[in-house]
Amino acid sequence: MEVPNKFRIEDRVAKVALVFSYVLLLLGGLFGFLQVLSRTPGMPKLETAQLYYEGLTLHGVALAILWTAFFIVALAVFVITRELNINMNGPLLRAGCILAVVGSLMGAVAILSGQATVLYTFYPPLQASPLFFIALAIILIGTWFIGAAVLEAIWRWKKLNPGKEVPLATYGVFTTIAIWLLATPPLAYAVLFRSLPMSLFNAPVDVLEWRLWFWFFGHPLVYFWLVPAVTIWYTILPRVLGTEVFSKTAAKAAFMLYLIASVPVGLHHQFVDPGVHPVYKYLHTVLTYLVAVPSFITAFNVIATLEKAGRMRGGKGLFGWITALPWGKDPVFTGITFAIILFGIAGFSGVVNASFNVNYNVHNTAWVVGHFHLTVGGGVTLTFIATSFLLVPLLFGRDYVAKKLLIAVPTLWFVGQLIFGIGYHVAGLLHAPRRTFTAEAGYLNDPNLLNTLHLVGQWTPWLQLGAIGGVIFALGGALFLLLTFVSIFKGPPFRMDGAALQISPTPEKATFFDRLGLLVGIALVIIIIAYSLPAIEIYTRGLSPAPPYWPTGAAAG
Ligand code: HEM
Ligand SMILES: [Cu+2]
Repeated sequence: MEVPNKFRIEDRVAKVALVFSYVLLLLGGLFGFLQVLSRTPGMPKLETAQLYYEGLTLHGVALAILWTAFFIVALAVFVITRELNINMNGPLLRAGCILAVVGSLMGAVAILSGQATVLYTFYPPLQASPLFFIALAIILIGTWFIGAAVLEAIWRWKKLNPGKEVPLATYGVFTTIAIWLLATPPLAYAVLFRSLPMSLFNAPVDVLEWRLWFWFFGHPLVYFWLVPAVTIWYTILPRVLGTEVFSKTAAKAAFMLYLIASVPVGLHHQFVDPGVHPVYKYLHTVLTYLVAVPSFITAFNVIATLEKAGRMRGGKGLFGWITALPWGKDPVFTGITFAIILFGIAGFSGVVNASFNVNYNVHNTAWVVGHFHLTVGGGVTLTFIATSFLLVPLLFGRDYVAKKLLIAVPTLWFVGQLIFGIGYHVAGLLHAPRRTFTAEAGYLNDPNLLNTLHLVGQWTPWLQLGAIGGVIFALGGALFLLLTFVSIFKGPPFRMDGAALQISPTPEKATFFDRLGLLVGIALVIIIIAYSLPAIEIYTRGLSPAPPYWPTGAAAG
């Protein structure tokens, strides 16, 4: 007899969030494809300058902020319901999801109608339509509702299970949501009290104050993407290999460090901003290196887990365990492991970015584009893609079609990312700028600037290599979306019952790590120390608001 699904409402929210995340991946990816060709000498120009910057805004907003966030919502709801086996607050969850979807659609309209060509960082004094900022505020409120539903469910579960440790995947979800809730209030302040008045009443904005609060949010945003990916590396990856994570304690220690050290580092995005004392920038540099520690812990833990799985499969000797793993056979394993390798490579350029003085050499160059495509586009997005191969059948009750083709998705993505990464990192070292429609940038095409032309000539092959890589991983993305949409509507039936699933290692007794309130308190103290100093500096000096400026060529300009 069919068991009724007790998570009907939660599953519906997760399904809406998941499908919406794939639509955003499609839209953002399409512009990625157009822009990587358009900005490369010798390749077809598929965009005009106006469309380039509109598309780039949509690319950043749709992929960096929204695709990741909607996938994470689906994952969080799935983990909480299946691992804790409890219902979530339906009205809160549903309201949050509706707000986030409506806000995203409003934002897309604002961008596509040329009313918000401000890139995903919307730095003032760049002016945009109020629709864009209202959309951002609505999305934020929606995510807070969803965050509240997740925390309430965990809190209720803890009350029902005194003395029991929080299971590992739920612990990762908690860390993710806590980081989001710690990071977003200053962003809400910047949007509601600075950007919105700027767009409604042309009110001037102090650029430095705004950027301080934007980057307060902007750095933890990357941990908001990464922690769910790491959660998958610690739980789902070992499961598909028939084992468990090498050290659960080290995994929890890593989550704890992510929680306490991922927010107070935002000044590392402002190394070149005048008006912030170098000592405060240095403090944030030190904290940035601290937040690299949990990533190192994760690297050791994941590799040890893979070694354990390889030896279980009969792998012998120093390297035999590597070849014993199901490379190229299991698309979930292959995708997640490729994602981890891409993320590991990106760690090297990340250390360069984080160095106070070396950063000056790569700031705002294509190097940065190479770096974050390997992290969020590689490590995170490929992990989410590979996890979809499991999540889509479980949630939609339909299996993947053409299963033999699935392995091509992580392979194309991995190879394309590596090539794109090499091309853009090297082009960046040669000072190819990011965020620039190179074909029409006056300073790059002025025949009197011989020196510049000389440099431009050197970038060309590397940008072309980047374009080849970009097209290859865009193809992987297109294949993934095609197979996923066909499977959701036409895939063969896949049975899912509404019962609990074992995602994490069996929970034991609670430990220090389960004192969640205390850990959030420690995080708050470090944040206050790291941010009060630059904030006092900026406010005591007094603000110097700048009048808004419509980007050239914008429809309302
Ligand atoms: C589908 C294949 C993709 C291609 C071909 C592609 C290509 C590009 C290129 C060439 C740029 C640099 C544009 C410039 O600075 O002028 C860019 C920017 C960016 N991409 Fe992608 N990308 C892809 C997928 C992704 C994914 C999956 C993500 C994240 C999940 C992502 C996130 C970003 C972000 C955040 C920016 C920066 C936008 C900005 O500077 O405002 N991209 N992309
Ligand atoms: Cu950062």
